[in-house]
Amino acid sequence: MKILLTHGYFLNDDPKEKIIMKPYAPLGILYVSAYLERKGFVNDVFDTTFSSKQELQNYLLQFKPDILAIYVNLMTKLNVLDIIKFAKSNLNHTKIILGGPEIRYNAVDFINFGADYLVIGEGEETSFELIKTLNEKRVDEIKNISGLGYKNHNDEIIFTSEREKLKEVDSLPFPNRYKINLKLYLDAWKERHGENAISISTMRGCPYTCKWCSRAVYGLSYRRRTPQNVSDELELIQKKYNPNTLWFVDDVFTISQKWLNEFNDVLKERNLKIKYECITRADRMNEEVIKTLKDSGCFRVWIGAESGSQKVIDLMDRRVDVKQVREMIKLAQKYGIQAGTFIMVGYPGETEDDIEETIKHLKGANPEYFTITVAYPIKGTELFAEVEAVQTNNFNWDTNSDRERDFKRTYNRKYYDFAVRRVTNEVNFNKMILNNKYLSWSTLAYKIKSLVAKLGMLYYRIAGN
Ligand code: B12
Ligand code: SF4
Repeated sequence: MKILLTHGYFLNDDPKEKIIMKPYAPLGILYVSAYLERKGFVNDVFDTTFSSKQELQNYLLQFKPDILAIYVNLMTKLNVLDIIKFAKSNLNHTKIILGGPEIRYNAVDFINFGADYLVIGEGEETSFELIKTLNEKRVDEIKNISGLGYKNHNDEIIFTSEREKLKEVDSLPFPNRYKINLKLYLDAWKERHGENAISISTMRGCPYTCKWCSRAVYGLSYRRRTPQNVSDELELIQKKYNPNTLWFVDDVFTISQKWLNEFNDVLKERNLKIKYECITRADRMNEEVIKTLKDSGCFRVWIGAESGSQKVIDLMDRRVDVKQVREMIKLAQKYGIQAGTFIMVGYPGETEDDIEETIKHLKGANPEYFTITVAYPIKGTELFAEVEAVQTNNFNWDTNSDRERDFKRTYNRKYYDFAVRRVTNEVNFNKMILNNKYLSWSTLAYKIKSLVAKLGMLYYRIAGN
């Protein structure tokens, strides 16, 4: 049985990422690939990141897979729909299996579009059971495999029972990084940043309930690999690729102080020196945690807050105190760890005062990095449910991504493009003043751009919705 795993992300078609240039390997399909391989199913991975749609199509025509298994998230959905269309018109016998975070809440649309099977939630066990059953031509038994969506012989859409969450995450094989040309990633990083990075995952799930966040794959849970198991993978990564840095893709890296301490101990026992960045929450940090982060090799920590206004944080059900966020940013910096934070504007209920609060928050905390986006609702999230009834633009599932959904916000949508510029320029102005202690032309340029953006906000505030 010829199995091909792929994803629909093409770096060349992503102008923003081409500027950022911090690409990461598609861990999801590499996990599924490794699991299938362990269970005896030889498989191929076509990594699209540095490739093109045309090259993928050529490969499909030449390889003619029996199974084409594709990862989908909300950004890659439209590309994946193109791949499905191409496979359906050119490869009669190929069965298409989809997995990834976009599947659960868009299942009916994907099936009606032509996907043969959807793997809902964690992918390893479900894909294996499905592929084994298809390989043994026991199609009637597919209904007994949990975690699936598909159309049966009577054209009815069937969803089987929910797949139980994997308990023993240590039992999984390490992702099949060797199946892709990881050197392309490492070189792209090095060329742009002088250093490169590899991503690694140590936990599955998150027990928090931030309303805009998608929990479509791992659900409300916290399951973690043992520090020993993680260190085995780190040793392998160092031996094979020797990256300068690592990125833990975990949702809340410091969720357990006990785990972090043990992890640090294991690193020391094995004399394993790593340099890494991670994401966490301020309420899962304290001075001891920060010291351990530093001691274990953390050079940058991203601390989520999304807003500088406690009112908005509470609307998001983020369950964190904005003062604590500032404190933890400062404390991380005190111990020599760079701090980053994420900001969102345009959340329902946010007003201009809240945006000004956010600016004050960022100026006060002064993290080395921050990213800022205009809030958008991901299907399946609580935010989505809240704003569905007030959606303001035409949305076609097969030509738009969730990022393009708009809804009635406090102000006109264009207001928020200016708000993004205002926050960015005002905070950068402040940073330049703090760092340089004098007023240069480039510093002044930030202030001018900030004021122009404020005028734009004023205009669209008055213009209304
Ligand atoms: C790391 C990360 C990134 C990184 C790197 C992405 C990469 N190439 O690795 C960066 C920063 C670039 C990024 C960007 C974005 N991300 Co992101 N990201 C993540 C994060 C934190 C970890 C991803 C990961 O590696 N997980 C570990 C792997 C093993 O899990 P997995 O991929 O889900 O795979 C499992 C299953 O999905 C399934 N599976 C996966 N693929 C397949 C394929 C088949 C065929 C099958 C059967 C099964 C299967 O099996 C796997 C193992 O169980 C997740 C949150 C999370 N905890 O997963 C968000 C997440 C995936 N990102 C998300 C979003 C929204 C984005 C952005 C759109 C944000 C933005 N800019 O607006 C962009 C889109 C980028 C893009 N072009 O695709 C959402 C996706 C929601 C959705 N419905 O699609 C998530 C879930 C965050 C969230 N909680 O809301 N992201
Ligand atoms: S934003 Fe972070 S803490 Fe909140 S639910 Fe999502 S992963 Fe968990």
